[in-house]
Amino acid sequence: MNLSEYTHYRTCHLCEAMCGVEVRVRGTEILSIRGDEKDPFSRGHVCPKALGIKDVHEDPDRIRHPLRRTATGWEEVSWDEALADVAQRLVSIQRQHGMDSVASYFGNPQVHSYSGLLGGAKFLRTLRSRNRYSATSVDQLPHHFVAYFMYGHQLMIPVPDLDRTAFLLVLGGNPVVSNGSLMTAPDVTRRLKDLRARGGRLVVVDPRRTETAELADTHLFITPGTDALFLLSVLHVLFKENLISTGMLSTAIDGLDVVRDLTLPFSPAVTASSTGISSDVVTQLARDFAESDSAVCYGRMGVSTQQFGALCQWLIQLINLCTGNLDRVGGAMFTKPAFDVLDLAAGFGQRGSFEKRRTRVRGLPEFGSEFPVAALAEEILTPGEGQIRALVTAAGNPVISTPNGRQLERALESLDFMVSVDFYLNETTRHAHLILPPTSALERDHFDLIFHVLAIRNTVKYSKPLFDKPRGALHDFEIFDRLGARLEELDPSRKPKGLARWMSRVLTPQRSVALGIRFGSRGAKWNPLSRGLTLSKVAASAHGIDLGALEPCLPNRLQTKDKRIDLAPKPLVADLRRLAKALVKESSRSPESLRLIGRRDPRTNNSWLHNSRRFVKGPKRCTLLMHPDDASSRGLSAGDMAIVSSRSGSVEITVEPSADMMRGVVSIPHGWGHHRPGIRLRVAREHAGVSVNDLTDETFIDELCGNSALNGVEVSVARAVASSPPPALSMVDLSA
Ligand SMILES: Nc1nc2c(c(=O)[nH]1)N[C@H]1C(S)=C(S)[C@@H](COP(=O)(O)OP(=O)(O)OC[C@H]3O[C@@H](n4cnc5c(=O)[nH]c(N)nc54)[C@H](O)[C@@H]3O)O[C@H]1N2
Ligand SMILES: Nc1nc2c(c(=O)[nH]1)N[C@H]1C(S)=C(S)[C@@H](COP(=O)(O)OP(=O)(O)OC[C@H]3O[C@@H](n4cnc5c(=O)[nH]c(N)nc54)[C@H](O)[C@@H]3O)O[C@H]1N2
Ligand code: SF4
Ligand SMILES: [Mo]
Repeated sequence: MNLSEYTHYRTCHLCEAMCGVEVRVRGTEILSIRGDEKDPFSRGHVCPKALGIKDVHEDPDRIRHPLRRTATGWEEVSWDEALADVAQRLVSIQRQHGMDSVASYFGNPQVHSYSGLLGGAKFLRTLRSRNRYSATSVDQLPHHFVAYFMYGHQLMIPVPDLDRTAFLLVLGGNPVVSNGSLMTAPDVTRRLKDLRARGGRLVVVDPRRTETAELADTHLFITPGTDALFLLSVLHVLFKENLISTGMLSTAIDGLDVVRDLTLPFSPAVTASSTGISSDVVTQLARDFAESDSAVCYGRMGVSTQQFGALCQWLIQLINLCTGNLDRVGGAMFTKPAFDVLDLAAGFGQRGSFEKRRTRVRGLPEFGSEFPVAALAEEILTPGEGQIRALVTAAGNPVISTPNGRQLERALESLDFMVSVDFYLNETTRHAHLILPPTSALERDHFDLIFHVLAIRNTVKYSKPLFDKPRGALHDFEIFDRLGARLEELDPSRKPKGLARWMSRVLTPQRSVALGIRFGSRGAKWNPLSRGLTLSKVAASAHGIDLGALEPCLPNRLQTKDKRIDLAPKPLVADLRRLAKALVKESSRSPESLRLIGRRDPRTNNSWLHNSRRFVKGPKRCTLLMHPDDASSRGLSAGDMAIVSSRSGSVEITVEPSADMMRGVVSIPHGWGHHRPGIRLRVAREHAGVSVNDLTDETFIDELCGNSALNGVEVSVARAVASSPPPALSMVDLSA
């Protein structure tokens, strides 16, 4: 057969960087994946993970037909049978136990598929359960929380103006490895090098000397979980030395005096013993930051998923604001995307919300119509009125990605019913009664609904599907649509009425994007002769369109009712008391205990790229990093097995001493632990590693917003007595 070769351009959907890729294809065979030189944003850059697009697409373990769990193993069933079964079970459980008895958990890849995201949101409206959970509360929840309270919209998150700043202060982020997060910046390493080359300064605050710290002028070790104190002391110096300048925003802000008073007790001399950063260093850093032509403070996972994540993100905003760097070139800026998802969310009443409800068992607060996932297991396991009886998961692996995975596993086993929309039989989906596999990413179109909003330049790009979807296969949004339709058939009261009904029929995900672009601020509107954007114009530019650098936009773009910024929102101010109390408690910690933090590896994507041989070969990467002194004082050397224990459990793991670690801190990457029985990930199982979330603790959270504290967990480390047999491979294997 003479198959023609052709080249397809699209955006990589694996992480937030939005790299353009060039995929060469012969028939259905992917010949190569390279960086797209003509993509104006990524300019040819890709990381090694781009090949993961091919590997997942071609993975023989990827599920292509719906599966049902039976007493003897998994069996393939038709879509009709699967969808009917799921709808019937969900409706009957909701009839018996109430709408909220069916919970949902949506994971990270959902955000990387616009149609999955829109289809999923529509399905949740039909499901009518308020028991919603997602990966947000093991990730960026504090950013939404602070954006909502300060700027009036949970998605109004400023991003560093990376290409023009003269000073970047990074806390708890490792963009050189993660490729950036809440800062969409393809080829971030080069952009950081450019910053240094143009005479700018890069300072990294992190308990590990990371790959990003290696590029920096200055790296400061910080005791995990103490960043709020560090940030307060920076603000203290700014006020004390009259370095405050709120610039153009001075007429649009309230509460500056309150902030000054709040920072008074936190002089660098007071915070130094907790943070490990000396008073002199903090004072000089605050001066340099304030005096720089432009500067931006940016904090990511390390300061989001810790006990004081919301406080940290608030204080970061304040530092930028109080030095005149919010909404200024080279500072922290807002995008003006072609499809402004802020408007869409606001249209659905989703500017944000807080404490509308609390969880039944522990009383954790709702934010943005979701509950913290740290409460999911107990809401399933605790009997009584309102108990969760069934679960829908989509594009998520919470057994591996949320705290105390072992407890969640027990909870999943106890459910009356579970269904997963996912194409892998993994640590989570193995507990489902039915698995509904969507198409692969190459079989669907792509548009970044969310990451265009968080990018360091305004850009827009739409990619067509590379391959036709196989006969009988369904996209994520089609699975959600069909399931929703069946729920409505069984329970007509769920059908939307009037205009809402018409809209839900007509507004396919693609039409929503088309309308969003056409009627967005850069759109053609009704005018057929306009040079403004439409989806077809965007689609015609296969490499994407650059819409220019970020521009100042405040106070106009503020989403607060009065178009003002409250610098001292009440819940955040009140939370400073909890910080003070924690300090007292800290002093009673056992000196033997260590603090556990996470890390990422260039060849991982949370839990789901380990089934590709090229990403797991070579030296073991799921290891315990610890300072050589901490290792030797426990009789441990490189390659030894250690037992790491916490309140939640323990794991056995290989020790890797490293002088890049701060003393008293140990690090384990997340996303591993593929030895669980019954998973169908043949390669990943051979490179199982351990799950760090068997150690993290569902009771260790940021009590203000409910985000999990995955960093700073108290653990002990000891030498493993004798090597135990590899766990559980011989147990009942459902993957047959
Ligand atoms: N290769 C790869 N890239 C990824 C992912 C992946 O799994 N692999 N995942 C993607 C996802 S979903 C996300 S959200 C992003 C995350 O992107 P990043 O936040 O940039 O990535 P992390 O490696 O988690 O960086 C967190 C850093 O915080 C530090 N840290 C831990 N505790 C503390 C603390 O208390 N204080 C301070 N100051 N620092 C602390 C850690 O040492 C670590 O260097 O990465 C994305 N990119
Ligand atoms: N200790 C610790 N825990 C962490 C973190 C940490 O740094 N430390 N990081 C946290 C962060 S930032 C995140 S984002 C979460 C991630 O948490 P999750 O989103 O729960 O987990 P993932 O590993 O991303 O799992 C993604 C799942 O989606 C499936 N999938 C992939 N593409 C698609 C698709 O197109 N459609 C569908 N339906 N399914 C798809 C994959 O097969 C996989 O099962 O983990 C968090 N957990
Ligand atoms: S950096 Fe992210 S978007 Fe770019 S190729 Fe790698 S995984 Fe894909
Ligand atoms: Mo994430």
